[in-house]
Amino acid sequence: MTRTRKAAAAAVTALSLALALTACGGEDGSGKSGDKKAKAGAPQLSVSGAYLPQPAMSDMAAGFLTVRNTGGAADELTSVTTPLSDDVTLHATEGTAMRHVATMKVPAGGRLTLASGGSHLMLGKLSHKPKVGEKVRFTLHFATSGPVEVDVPVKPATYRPKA
Ligand SMILES: [Cu+2]
Repeated sequence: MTRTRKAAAAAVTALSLALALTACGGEDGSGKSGDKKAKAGAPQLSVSGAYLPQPAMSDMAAGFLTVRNTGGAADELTSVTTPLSDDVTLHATEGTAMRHVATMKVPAGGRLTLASGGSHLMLGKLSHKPKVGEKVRFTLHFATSGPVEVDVPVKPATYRPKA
């Protein structure tokens, strides 16, 4: 009994070691093949279409934008910081309900779209009430890529971007 268990444990250890070595070998291989290949396997992000509808009150605002990823690997939006609010959360909309999520995926060769009626940034406890024409600095933080800064224009509450 004990001997069988030991043998089984040894087999599992050997298997996981082999898997670990394979994974390491793969990463070493791409690293040695040069910068070009390393970049092809990395996310390449750009942010567009950002806006913030002028809020009715100074306690809460929403933010919308699109993150495009032309790289070969996915990334994740992990947080947003801004002088306008110390309390920015990522919200997904499912049907009519909003749900706070920890991160949002930016697929390789795809995009993360935060749009009115869908997923959005929620800003609480605003430092002031932003007015149309003003720009608000957002810093987007990602799991893999470096932070991206965006100057987000404040738009009228009724503003809708062209499709
Ligand atoms: Cu929300």
